[in-house]
Amino acid sequence: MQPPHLLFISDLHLTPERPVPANLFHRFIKEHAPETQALYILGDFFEAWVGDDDLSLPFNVSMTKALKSLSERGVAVFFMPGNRDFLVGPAFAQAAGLTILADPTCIDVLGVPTLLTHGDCFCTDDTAYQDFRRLVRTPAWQQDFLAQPLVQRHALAKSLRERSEHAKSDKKPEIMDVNSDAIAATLAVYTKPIQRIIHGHTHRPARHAYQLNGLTGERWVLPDWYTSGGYLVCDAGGCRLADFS
Ligand code: LP5
Ligand code: MN
Repeated sequence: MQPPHLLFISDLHLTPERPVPANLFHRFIKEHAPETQALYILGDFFEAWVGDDDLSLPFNVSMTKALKSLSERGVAVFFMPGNRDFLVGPAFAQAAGLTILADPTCIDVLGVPTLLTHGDCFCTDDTAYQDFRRLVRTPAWQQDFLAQPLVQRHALAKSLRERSEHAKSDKKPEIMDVNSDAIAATLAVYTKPIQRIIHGHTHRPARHAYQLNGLTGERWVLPDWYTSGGYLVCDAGGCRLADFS
């Protein structure tokens, strides 16, 4: 029996075209997650989510069933959308037995005020991405996108992925990392001192320290799942990154 703990994952980028992360996720559900109190998925669970009417795709059925099996065992599952799956909606949440969280969200992790975010909001030096992000998060743009036939939405997502990869190849790596002023601005919104931040997106797993109003906090960056599975586990003694393959 393990002590009370919470698990955090992100950036699995699940797609039928990449079997490794999908197989790792099924193992994670069976071997690593059953005894946790809660699982927090902090974005980019899917490679691309083009609307809840894609729930019947056999791959999506398999992933939502795996998630549902956790809540059926008494694990609370939370899902914060990332820049790949920000179009998840209530039908997905119901099928997967989870609760969707706004980005960012502050929670209490066994007594530690903790800010959860996908992390892309911190990447403010990447101005081309921030412009793109503002555009695709507008209700008008999303309504327009979701009104298109599923096959067309898949094609557009594929084309955006290609354009994004091309754009990234021209960007300096430091542009695509977090900006410390953006982190400070986010933390400043909260009246209570945030002692811990957990996020993904940058695929640069690490623990960093930060200073805010004389307080030292810790920022945990989650790993992607391209070659091995990885998660952050937090209990009353603190957090640690763990991986498996
Ligand atoms: O995803 P990742 O980590 O590889 O790169 C991100 C940023 N890219 C994106 C784009 C997504 O990868 C595209 C896939 C979306 C799937 C969702 C489908 C459903 C909604 C469709 C939405 C249109 O998020 C990348 C960052 C990188 O993180 C690091 O932070 O640099 O940003 C870009 O590369 C964006 C480019 O700089 C500019 C955008 C080029 C495309 C312009 C199209 C504009 C018209 C869109 C309206 C149809
Ligand atoms: Mn991301």
